[in-house]
Amino acid sequence: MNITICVAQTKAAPWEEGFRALLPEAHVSTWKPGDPQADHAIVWSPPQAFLDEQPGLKAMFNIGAGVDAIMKLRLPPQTLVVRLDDAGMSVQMAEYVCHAVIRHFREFDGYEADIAAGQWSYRKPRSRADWPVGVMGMGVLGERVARALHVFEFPVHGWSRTPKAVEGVVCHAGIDRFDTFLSSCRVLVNLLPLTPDTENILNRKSLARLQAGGYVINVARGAHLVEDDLIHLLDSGHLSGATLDVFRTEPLPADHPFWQHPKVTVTPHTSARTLRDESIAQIAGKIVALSRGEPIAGVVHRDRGY
Ligand code: NDP
Ligand code: OXD
Repeated sequence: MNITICVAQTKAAPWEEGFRALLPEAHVSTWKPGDPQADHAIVWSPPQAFLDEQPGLKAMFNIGAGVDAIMKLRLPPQTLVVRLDDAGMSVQMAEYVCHAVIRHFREFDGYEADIAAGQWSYRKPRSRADWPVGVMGMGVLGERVARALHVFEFPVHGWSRTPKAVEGVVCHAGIDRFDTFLSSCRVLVNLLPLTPDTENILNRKSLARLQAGGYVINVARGAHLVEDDLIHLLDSGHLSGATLDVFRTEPLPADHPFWQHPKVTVTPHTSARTLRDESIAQIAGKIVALSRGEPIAGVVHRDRGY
């Protein structure tokens, strides 16, 4: 069995070593133009040239959850596209989002400024009932985040394409429920995949539906958010702030207004990192399952784009 590795922005050598250790019978190498046809590929943001040269792949394993960079390419028709299925990301995402929600709700930035000024002062306690949180995307990551927020007793709403039932979460499904979902929330967390249906979904119209003083946490993809619309709603006072982990251009350009905006917290696409060992173990298990003709989880539906 031949496994080829084509991973942008990541060192390939540790992935090669990891797959060799778990699949000793496989021939594992890092792709270079002109290489022979492989059976399986391990990819992150591969170039079109890679796919054009590898039309016979049985499966292509993405080393992340989001497959938007792959779905933009011309893909061999029979190749399975497989996304990472949690692999240690959901707990990181729950930590990140709960931290951002609690930091804003408890006004920790304000306390930090007071302490820096040598001031011992109190703010009036806020009621969780006034801070309902909405999670867009109730998949592997979104559901974990919604459950974690429920543990902190925030009212939690979830929005997905198909109906869900999650204890402690008011679940809304489909475009018909989108406005109701938005107007039920003061904090909005985006965990949707980037598809033609979800691009630019965070815009002036949708964000204006959040309750006054709303707060936005975007941890999915930069292209979900119309950045100027967010800045307009922050500056007009309808929104009280945003925590942004993903951007239309990454790294965020040095002159981008988000860097200096007093209501925006920026992190460098780090809310849930790919954990190499967990990911290699998951993918190797799926390669073995496929070789036995068994079904695997995490296969992307090409018609839906995720
Ligand atoms: P999943 O595919 O498991 O979940 C996607 C969810 O979005 C599902 O609940 C799906 O609904 C819902 N959804 C999709 N399209 C629509 C739509 N048009 N309307 C309403 N709901 C929709 O993905 P994950 O939870 O694993 O990951 C989500 C995204 O998080 C990734 O695609 C990636 O972009 C991002 N991500 C970001 C990271 C970071 O570090 N910032 C790290 C990892 C992922 P249904 O359940 O009905 O299908
Ligand atoms: C992912 C990511 O999609 O890290 O996994 O953004």
